[in-house]
Order: sequence, then C-alpha cells, then structure tokens
Amino acid sequence: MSKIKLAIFDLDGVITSTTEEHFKAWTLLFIKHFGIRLDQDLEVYTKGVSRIESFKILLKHSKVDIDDMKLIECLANEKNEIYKELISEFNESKICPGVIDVLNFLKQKNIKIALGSASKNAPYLIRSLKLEQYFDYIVDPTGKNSKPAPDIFLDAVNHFGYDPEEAIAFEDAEAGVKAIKNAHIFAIGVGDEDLKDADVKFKSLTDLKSSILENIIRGN
Ligand code: B16
Ligand code: MG
Repeated sequence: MSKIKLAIFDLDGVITSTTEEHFKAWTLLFIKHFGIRLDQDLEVYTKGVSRIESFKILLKHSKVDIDDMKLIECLANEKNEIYKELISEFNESKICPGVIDVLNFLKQKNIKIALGSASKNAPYLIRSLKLEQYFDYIVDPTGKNSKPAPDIFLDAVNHFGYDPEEAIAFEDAEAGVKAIKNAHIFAIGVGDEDLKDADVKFKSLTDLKSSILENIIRGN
C-alpha cells in the first residue's frame, strides 16, 4: 500500500528544458530596449521564478530602474511573444530522458499526477510534448506567489484534498525545491544544481530506478 497519492512535477528542467529559450528571449529583449547584453550567469536566478519576478531580478542585476508596473508588464509580455516563437517547434523529442518511464510507473500505481510549474505556457507545452494523457491536474500559477513560496505545490495538494505528506514533488531549481519544502512535501531534486534542501537528488530521472521510486512512494 503506498503512502503517496500524488506526484507533482515542475516543467522546465524536469519534464522538458526551456531554460535556454527563456533566457534567449530575455537577452533579445534587453538588447532591444536597454542595449544591455545579459550575463549568462544570471540565468540561474530566473529558474523556476515567475515571468514578472524574473524580469525584476534581471532589471536589478542590470541596474535598470523601472517603477511603472504597466511598462514592466508590457515588456514582460513582449518577452513572452519572443519566447513563444522560440518554443513553437517543441515536440515529443524535447521530453527529458527518463520522464516517460517515471510517469508510466506512477500511473500503474494509481498515483495522481499534477504539473506544478510557474509557467503560464505550461498547458501549451504539455500539449506540444503530447503528455496531456498523464496529467490529472495542471496548476494555474496566475495570482499565486512565485516559488520559493509554497502556493503552487499547495494548490495541487488541495485540489485533490490530500495532505502534503501524501505527495512528492520533482524540481530542478533551488527556488522550486524551497517551495516544495515550504509546502512540507517530499522533494526530489533533478539535474546539475546543488539543491541542498532536496530530500533526495538525481542527476537525471533515468537514475531514478523503479525500486527507489517504489520505496519513496511507500514512505520508506
Ligand atoms: P512563463 P518552471 C519557469 O518554469 C521557468 O524556469 C522560468 O524561467 C520562467 O520565468 C517561469 O517558468 C515562468 O514562465 O513566462 O512561461 O510564464 O521551472 O516553474 O516550470
Ligand atoms: Mg524548473
């Protein structure tokens, strides 16, 4: 009998990788409007962070002051148009290694699957990747506090009426792992980042063998 009833997945960096496209879109926007070439090292600060929060972080690092919230929103929308163009060709080949095996394993165990992404483009990407059939629920990040706030992960748990202890969540970003732990959910870190707050960590989901996952969902 498994203790875990729900698995929540982050999108960028776990299901697919859109980090490059997000940062390229910001880079093009900053060159066009401010004549500034963003330092690649800034990318990590925007991972898992909402569109507006990412923009504010990049503006601060670039020492550009904009007080007008309408202008911030307008420029963030422009970045999103560039980003949408960059992801317009995404298909199944962009699914990260090991994802399908993990999703199939969870389905077999009758564990609900939710998407807990900060991205408003998540439903579009899940359709492009042809993964809709796996997801029982996709969190709408609109109006929710950005990760590391727990809002996105708690919304998924509350949607099913479960307790946080009955869920696990997968994340690639520091802000995301913090959000999971702030929601009191078991955190599975994925990828190259340090992610010191994660309960367990794998370089890739291909390293998460079904015997390990079985133990995690039994709460061992
Ligand atoms: P959008 P995740 C995050 O995705 C990205 O890592 C982050 O770079 C982006 O700013 C955020 O989504 C919002 O995305 O502009 O598409 O709404 O890791 O939470 O899946
Ligand atoms: Mg992510």
